[in-house]
Amino acid sequence: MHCDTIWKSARLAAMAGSSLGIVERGLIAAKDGMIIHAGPQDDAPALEADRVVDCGNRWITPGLIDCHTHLIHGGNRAQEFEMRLDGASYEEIARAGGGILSTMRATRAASEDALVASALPRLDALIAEGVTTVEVKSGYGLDRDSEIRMLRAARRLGAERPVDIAATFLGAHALPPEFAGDADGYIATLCDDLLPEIAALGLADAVDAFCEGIGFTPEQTDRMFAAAARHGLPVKLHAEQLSNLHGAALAARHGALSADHLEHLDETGVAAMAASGTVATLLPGAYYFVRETKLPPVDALRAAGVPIALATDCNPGTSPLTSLLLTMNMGATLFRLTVAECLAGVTRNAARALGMADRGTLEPGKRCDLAIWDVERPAELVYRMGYKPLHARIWSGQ
Ligand code: DI6
Ligand code: FE
Repeated sequence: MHCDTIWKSARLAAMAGSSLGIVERGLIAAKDGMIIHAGPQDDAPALEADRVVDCGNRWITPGLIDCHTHLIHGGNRAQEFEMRLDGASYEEIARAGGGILSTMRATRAASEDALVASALPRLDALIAEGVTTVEVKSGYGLDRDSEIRMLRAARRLGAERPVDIAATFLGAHALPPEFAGDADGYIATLCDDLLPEIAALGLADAVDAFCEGIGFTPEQTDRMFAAAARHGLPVKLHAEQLSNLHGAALAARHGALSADHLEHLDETGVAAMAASGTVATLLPGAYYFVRETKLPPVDALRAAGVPIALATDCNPGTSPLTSLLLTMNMGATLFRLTVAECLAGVTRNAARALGMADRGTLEPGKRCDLAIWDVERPAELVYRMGYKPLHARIWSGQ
């Protein structure tokens, strides 16, 4: 059989099945951007290839997937960070024009070109660590034009770099000042006007909301999800980050792809997620940066068999993090996830959190997105902090 490229003399962490799926003397063959063989070199079918790459016994994992980011936003909040370190309270910072609405103002003021230009260095940091698929949310525009501009900028990131971008509409992230005191009115315009327009333009792959005391109620979230369903869009949810409003169970009732954060998730929520197959996306960067002390219920998630994903939550307020490798280290150190769980969290389970059945493992029929690493064992990818052992990155067979 003829194929485009063969990577031989590699060790594979194929991430298929329930563990690392290790193959010590492995070979991957790709044709038209898809894997046609991944497994032991000695069992490989007779293959001719245009290009044969000797991997020198390096490790190959699936290309990494960051399944929860707010990569596109105007400005940053370093000054707010500085004020907090000098002892300022959240109220003082809000009065000084800080918080999520300061990012909204900066995002509204930025052109589409400027949003793309400011997001590219963050995207490049992820790419430099072997990331091949990134989810990007809107939610800092909070009006028609700015939300659409954010989503267009997200699509453009995928044209500017060899990476796949999944765009998520997060209009229900915060209440814009124009709707102060009228959250129901804001949700109604999102459901009746903006989401239909975004769906018609094909600008979103999923719909998300922030279900929280400082965000939107479960009832409002329910309306957003019903609207998403009317447009055939899958849903995900920021749930149980700061309090337990039973958002994860609500998300599960809507068959959500994922419920994210989950520090305050209870047993009922875990059971609901297990029953619906909803992925638990844990965000240790936000846990770390806001100095949260309530841990997500990892043992309960594990016991119930809920798939766990890990993501950066890259955002200017609570997780200015652009390293999925460091995210894995935090998942292990802060949440006590195993090496296999951390790696599954940024490959197989992250793909599932995006509803992308075509990636996340090294198996025939999957996309040929690979990360080739200069490490002695996969644990090193989780163990080190701030070290970039990427040797090569293959996106779509290239
Ligand atoms: N949860 C978070 O941690 C971020 N958004 C959300 O829904 C915070 C966003 C920000 O502060 O800019
Ligand atoms: Fe988030």
